[in-house]
Amino acid sequence: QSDLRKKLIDAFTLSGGDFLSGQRLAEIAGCSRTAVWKHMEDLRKDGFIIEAVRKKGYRILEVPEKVSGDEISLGLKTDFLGRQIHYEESVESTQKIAHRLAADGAPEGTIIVADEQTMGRGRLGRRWHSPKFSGIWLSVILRPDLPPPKAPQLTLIAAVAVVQAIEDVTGLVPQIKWPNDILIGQKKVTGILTELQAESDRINAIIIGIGMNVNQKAADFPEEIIETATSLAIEAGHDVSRAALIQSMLYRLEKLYKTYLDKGFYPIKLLWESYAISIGKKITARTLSGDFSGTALGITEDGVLMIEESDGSLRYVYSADIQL
Ligand code: BT5
Repeated sequence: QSDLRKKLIDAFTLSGGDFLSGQRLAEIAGCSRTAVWKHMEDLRKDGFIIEAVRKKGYRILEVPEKVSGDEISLGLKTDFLGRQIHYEESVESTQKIAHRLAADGAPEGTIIVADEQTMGRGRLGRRWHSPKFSGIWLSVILRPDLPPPKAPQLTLIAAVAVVQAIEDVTGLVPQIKWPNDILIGQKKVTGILTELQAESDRINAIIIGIGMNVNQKAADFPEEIIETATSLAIEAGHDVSRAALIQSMLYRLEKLYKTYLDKGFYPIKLLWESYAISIGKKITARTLSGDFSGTALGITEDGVLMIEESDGSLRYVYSADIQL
């Protein structure tokens, strides 16, 4: 099957942009015209823009933009982040691969990027919708010399980097909803999942997974999230280069991470709060031990959310889903 697809793509490469008839393609690939048609539909689903004209046949107008190593490396301005790139077209989850590579000793700054995830994951075993070619599905391996309770700070650092990268590349102004959602106009455009490999009191590796909706159209989202999710293309009104976003995100993340290791969390906290949507607002935090409602006061030095309940008592929330 994929052999057939390769033959078809090679035929289009040779045709140099000319139309190829279904009959001719069927001969080249050694299959039926129905099989050719089916493969053209598959290519469309994978992001190819194909023109089909009666009596002339097919031609490929646009190939999907990929994010394999070369596109990311060309023009990357970081010292160590993204200097090792592990790319795969389709994976279950980039987090899973990152865990394996981290355990095998991958250097700090290694990134894992895929054009599609078939089992992308969110927090608490939730699913993350990661369709082919239209988003950024990326995991970063960091190895800070820190005790495990500091790990949530890395989620907040990544959130700031994501906001800055979106601003740099698109001019859109996203906001952060504690702890790990990046929103544009109340809708989620990016989710962050931070996972740990720790030995007793030291972090061995921190794996930051970033899922960013880039070029999806409204109809591409599954029913469950059609009301709550958005993409940069929907918000900007045009497609956005995934490679440019990844480069900017890695550059911003590296800068923030260096600042953090150098000066501590405080400068990050100030930046984070300047982008946060919920500070000073009434929110409800859904936690595993119940719901708390009140005013979000801000985050502590450790990145813990502080909520003041109506009776004036203070709640410290370590992990929750927030409703505005
Ligand atoms: C997150 O979880 O937001 C973390 C998502 C992290 C995804 C990245 S992609 C690269 C790396 N590899 C992985 O396998 N994962 C990471 P959470 O806060 O639990 O939000 C999950 C919820 O968001 C789901 O239950 C849906 O309601 C919603 N959702 C799922 N896919 C979405 C999408 N593409 N856009 C917006 N919302 C989505």
